[in-house]
Amino acid sequence: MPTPTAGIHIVDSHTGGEPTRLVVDGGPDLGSGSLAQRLIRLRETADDLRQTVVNEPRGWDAIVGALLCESTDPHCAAGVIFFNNTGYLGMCGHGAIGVAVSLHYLGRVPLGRVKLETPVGPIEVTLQSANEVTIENVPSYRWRSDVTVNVEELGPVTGDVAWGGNWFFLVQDSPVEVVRTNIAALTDAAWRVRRALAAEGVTGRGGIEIDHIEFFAPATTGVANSRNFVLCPGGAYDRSPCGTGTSAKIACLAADGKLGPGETWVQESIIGSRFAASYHLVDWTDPASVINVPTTLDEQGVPVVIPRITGQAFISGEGFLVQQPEDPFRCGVRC
Ligand code: PYC
Repeated sequence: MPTPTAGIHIVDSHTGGEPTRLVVDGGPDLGSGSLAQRLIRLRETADDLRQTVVNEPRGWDAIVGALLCESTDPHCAAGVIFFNNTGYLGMCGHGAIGVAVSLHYLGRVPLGRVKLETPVGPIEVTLQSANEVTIENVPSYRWRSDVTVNVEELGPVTGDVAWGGNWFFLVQDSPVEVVRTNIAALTDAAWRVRRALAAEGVTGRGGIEIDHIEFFAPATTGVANSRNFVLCPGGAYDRSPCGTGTSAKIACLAADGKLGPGETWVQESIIGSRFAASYHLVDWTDPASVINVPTTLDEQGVPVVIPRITGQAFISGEGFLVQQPEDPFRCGVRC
């Protein structure tokens, strides 16, 4: 029998229904440097790892992978690089909650507060219990408001461009009813919006592509403020309310004066899972807290918020991914 290569140790979890696969061991040696540099090295020299972990036959479109790394920041317990079926994510809110719960399950972090390094900056995670986590995300802000694009078959669609650790286009009034039975139609509409943004040159800061589209509708339960549908970069929809998307949302609410510091916003996902979100304002006098944040926002009076997102994650599996050398699809089915 052929000898399989050493396995990749994984822990699977889901956060409000959205899966995260933590790679604990068996990943490539990415050398030293910042996490952003190591992300580039992973993408350029070891992308097989991403494809093996999240693509079929071991993964599927919705799963987000998280590679556990050593942190260069002495204040951080660990570093993490997030990826999906199409590439790499700066940050991932549901993923960070899943990683925290998985690290606790493995006995690597206690209940309470720890910092994690991501390629877009450090985040703080607080484990309230083995399954409930609050993340303090990277500084988030609205970059453009009321941008209208002409969308094939939908006509003009207006939304805001905001950063919550990834770039989002947020449409307040969803062009399609935000109900579970409409997932195919919502996905199709969101793709059209994404294509229109690209065609009309609407981007995030520095020309970065907007790769997450978020539609909103009134909540269906009395306990949430709003319901969303989020299209992720590789075409899957987020089963959770999306941590970075909820961060972008509260940055927009803050910019519109609709949510004050410390007030709670409950965001419900298309499948009915919930995140509770609030924020405090960034401290411009602390240079360490405004890394990667344009100072022009302060001059323009645009609030830059530090979102706090609370959600629940549960462990759904643990094991080893095996790659047999003879397997033509040992690195997954490439898309
Ligand atoms: O929770 O930030 C998030 C996220 C991004 C993509 C999927 N989930």
